[in-house]
Order: sequence, then structure tokens, then C-alpha cells
Amino acid sequence: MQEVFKPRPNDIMVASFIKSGTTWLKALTFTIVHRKKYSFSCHPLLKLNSHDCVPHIEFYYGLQDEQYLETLPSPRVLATHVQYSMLSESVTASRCPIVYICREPKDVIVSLWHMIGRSEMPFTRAFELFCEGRAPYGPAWDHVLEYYSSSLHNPEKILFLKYEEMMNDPIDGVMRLANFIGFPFSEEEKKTGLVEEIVELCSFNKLKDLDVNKNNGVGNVKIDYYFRKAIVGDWQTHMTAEMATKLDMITEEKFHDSGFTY
Ligand code: PAP
Repeated sequence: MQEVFKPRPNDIMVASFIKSGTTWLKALTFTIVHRKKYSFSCHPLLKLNSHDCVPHIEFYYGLQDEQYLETLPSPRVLATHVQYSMLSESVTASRCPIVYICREPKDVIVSLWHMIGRSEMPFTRAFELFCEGRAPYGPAWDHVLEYYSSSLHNPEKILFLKYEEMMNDPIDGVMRLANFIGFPFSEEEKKTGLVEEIVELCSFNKLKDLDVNKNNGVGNVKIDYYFRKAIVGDWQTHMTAEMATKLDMITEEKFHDSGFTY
């Protein structure tokens, strides 16, 4: 991917550490960008999982058809879980905007365990591995910090979003997102409630009950793992106070000098 992938200047890139709100951010970005193309009554998201609407670029090199990405019409909305420092210069130096979403790590590990670990190991073991930084795509904190500091250095290139803030005020989040990627809402669109409609279409409650998101699977992952609970603070049902304190201390130590907090 580093050697071959060449973004187009009008691509839009969704980036995240796993289990941090990728499915949601993909749905929102796709819907914002293509809002003039698709009506909401027969929208692609009603028939396709958002991972089918917005492909992860790294999965197409070596694993799936590399040419597929080339066949997509512009503007393409693409996604990646790859660390910022591992993206090629063709991506980081290109004009295409990157929208990153992060999530509180205690909720990330709970979500991750439900997706890939539950049948493999007890939660306590998955928690230990996560604390050691042993997770797909590396330690969560390094991932977040790379995108965070890059967003500070280059605020026009990277929009840094937090899952919890988006959950708290999705309307504001959607407007910031639309402005950043160059698809701002007109006054007319705002007046007619389009922003609210997009938030509703992409909401957890709407998407989780669709047949496509209940019955199918993406790769070898059951789709219900993409739509589990979507609760901020669900870690409280899985962790002891000691575990939470341990993870909080690691987070504090990792972010100590960065100015970043969740
Ligand atoms: P991925 O890395 O496998 O793509 P990702 O979409 O980043 O997963 O994260 C999944 C989490 O987002 C799930 O959280 P949970 O396990 O704590 O429940 C999932 O429920 C949540 N999620 C999925 N869709 C939405 C949505 N539309 N709004 C809010 N949260 C969502």
C-alpha cells in the first residue's frame, strides 16, 4: 500500500484506531459527500454496511483486488487504520483531507474484546495485552498521538474528532466534519433539517436494526460486532476499579507532555 497507493486530490480519508467509531464516521462522511446523489429513502446505507461503502485501503493490497480502488468514481471516501507515520508521503503530502476519530481507551478495549477476543481469551487477558500495547495496529496511545500532533501541525490536513464529543453533540460534529472536508451545508440545507436527517440516518439505532447490519458479515467478522452497544463508559460493566485505574495511569503517562486529554 505504501508503495502503490496514490490518492487523488479530491479523495477524503477516514482514519482511526480500531473500535473507535470507524463505522459511524464512515457512514457520516459518505452521506455528507454524496448527499446530492442519493435520496435518503433508498440510500446505499440502507442496503450496504458502511464498510462496503467506504473501503479500507490497506485491505486492498495483498488481500483483495488492488484495482478495485481505481474503479471508484471521485470523490472517493476511503479509510485506514494505519498509523500516521506509516502512511506514505503520497498520502500525507497530498491535498486530500484526513478525518481522524479517537475513543477513550477503556471503551476501545471492551469493544475490541467483543469483536476479536471473546471466544479466544478472557477479558482480563485481553486487557493485559492491550495495556502492553499489544493490539492490532499497535499501541492505541501512539496511534492517537501521531494523528493528534499531526493535526496540530497541519490543522488544514487533519481534523481530529473524539467519539465522546460526537456522541454528545452529533449535529455540531457533522457540521464541523462537512466544513472540513469541503462539503459545508448551505443555509437552505440547514433550514430544511438536512443535518438532523444525516445524523438520524447514520445513528446507531437506525443502522443496527437494518437487515444488512444484522445478517451479513464483512470479511470474517460478524457484523453485529460493528453494532454492539455504542455506550460511552460501557467499560464500567467489564472492569474492576483497579483495572480502570491502571489503564487511566498508562493513558496519563503516555499523554503527559502532549496536552491531549480524552
Ligand atoms: P472497527 O474498528 O471494527 O471498524 P468501529 O466502528 O471503529 O469498529 O467501532 C465499533 C464501535 O462503534 C462499537 O462500539 P461498542 O462495542 O462499544 O458498542 C459500535 O457499537 C460503535 N458504533 C457503531 N456504529 C455506531 C454509530 N452509528 N454511532 C455510534 N457508535 C457506533
